[in-house]
Amino acid sequence: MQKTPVSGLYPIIDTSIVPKDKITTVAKAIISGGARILQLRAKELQVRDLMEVSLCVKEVTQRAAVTFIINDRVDVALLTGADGVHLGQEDIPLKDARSLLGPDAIIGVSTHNPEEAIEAALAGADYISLGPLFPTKTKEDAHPVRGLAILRAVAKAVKEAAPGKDIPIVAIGGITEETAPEAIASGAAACAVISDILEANDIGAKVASLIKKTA
Ligand code: TZP
Ligand code: MG
Repeated sequence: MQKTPVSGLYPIIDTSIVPKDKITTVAKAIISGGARILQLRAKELQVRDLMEVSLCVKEVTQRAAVTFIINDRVDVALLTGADGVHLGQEDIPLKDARSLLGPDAIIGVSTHNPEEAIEAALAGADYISLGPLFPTKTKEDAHPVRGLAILRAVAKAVKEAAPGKDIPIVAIGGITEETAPEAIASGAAACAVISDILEANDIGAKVASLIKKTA
C-alpha cells in the first residue's frame, strides 16, 4: 500500500482549545475545507475519552479518505485503526512504534534541530516536524523559537541523510496565512496549524485559505 505523502496543510485538533464534545464537529469542518490529513492532539483527555473521540474522528476521516494521525499514543492509534501516530522526543521510540504499527503506518517525529531530524530520518520517520518555527501560545512548554534558518538547515540535513527519500519536513508553531508561505519557501513540505484554524470563526473557510498558502 502506498502511503499518502504529507504535504500542504496539516491541521491539528488540540483539546486545549476544542472541548471533547466538539471534536467531531470540528473534524468535519476541517475536512469540509479540504484538508487531506488531520491530527488529534489530546493532552487533556483521559485515555478512555481519547479512545472514544478517536473512534469518532476515525469514522469521519475514513469516510472522506483523510489521513488520521494520533499524537503520542501508539496504543490508541493501533486500537482505533488510525493511519499513524505523531511522536515527540520523549514518547515511545520510533522503532518500537513501527514494530507495533507496521510498515504502512505513518509515523511522524517532532524535532528541534538538525541532529534530531537526522536521527528520525535514519530511523524511518515518514515525516519530520520542526518547531516552534515562530512564537506560539498553544504549547506552553515549547522549545525556544527555531526560525527559518534552522528550518532550512533541517531540510538540508534530512535531504543529505536520506538522499532520494524525500522525507517531508512539517513546520509547526505560530503558522498563519501570513507566515505559511515563508515556511514553505524555506523547505517545509507542510505546515501544521492549531490556533489559526481552531480559533477561526469559519473553520472550513480558514482551512481552504491555508491550503492555498501552503500549496
Ligand atoms: N509543537 C511545537 S509548537 C506547537 C506544537 C504542538 C503548537 C503550535 O500551535 P499553533 O497554535 O499553530 O502555534
Ligand atoms: Mg508527544
